Amino acid sequence: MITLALSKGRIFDETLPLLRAAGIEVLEDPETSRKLILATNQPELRVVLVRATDVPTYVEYGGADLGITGRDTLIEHGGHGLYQPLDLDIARCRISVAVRKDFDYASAVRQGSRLRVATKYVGIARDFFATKGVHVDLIKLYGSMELAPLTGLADAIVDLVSTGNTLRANGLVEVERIMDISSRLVVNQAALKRKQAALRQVIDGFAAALRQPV
Ligand code: PRT
Ligand code: MG
Repeated sequence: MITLALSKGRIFDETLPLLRAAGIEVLEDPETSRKLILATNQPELRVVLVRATDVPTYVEYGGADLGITGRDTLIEHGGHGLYQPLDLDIARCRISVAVRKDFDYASAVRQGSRLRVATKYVGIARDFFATKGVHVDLIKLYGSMELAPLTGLADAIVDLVSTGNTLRANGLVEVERIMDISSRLVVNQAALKRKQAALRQVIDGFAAALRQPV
């Protein structure tokens, strides 16, 4: 049995067409079923639904043989024990620094002010500001980063942006683009040795699906 870890929502939705192109159909809809383990049309392949941030952990410890996870989540996790064969180019966005429209970020940086930065991505934020030589106090949040500058909790946030609508709706502006993000296939390295033929088939199926015109 091969177990693929996916998170509900955009990653699941954007993975389905790739699975389909590889001849794999998931037999249940996670939005209507309460099941956490979903069968596919391939008797030896099942999908488990986990929280997006838990996908690398499931794959690292062998709770799943492979999974699909955002580069953001993967960098924060560290990627230990994970083979990363493919960038699937789905769930694309960027990770950026944003501030309130009335906050002068450029002069705060120029003057060497200490910035309070709220984020779920403390590793990415720490590296980014260290490289820039900006002193920051990082405040770890688990959600609704956009609220932090509006309530005085922080001067800036480091968060994912795709259309920019969420920032705009909250009077925030993007002031730095840290990196582009997409989702990757990650594979447990020990499983890759033990179940080589079966896992190679799934990996090759994804690779072939990526080469097909959409
Ligand atoms: O939601 P939950 O807390 O369970 O977990 P999660 O937020 O980690 O999962 P999910 O499914 O929301 O995101 C999974 C992955 O999708 C992320 O790790 C990214 O790699 C990728 N992705 C792509 C995004 C976005 N685009 C995105 N726009 N993840 C989140 N967003 C959020 C962003 O955080 C912000 O709040 O959407 C908002 C901004 O969107 P725009 O379009 O208004 O700019
Ligand atoms: Mg989310």
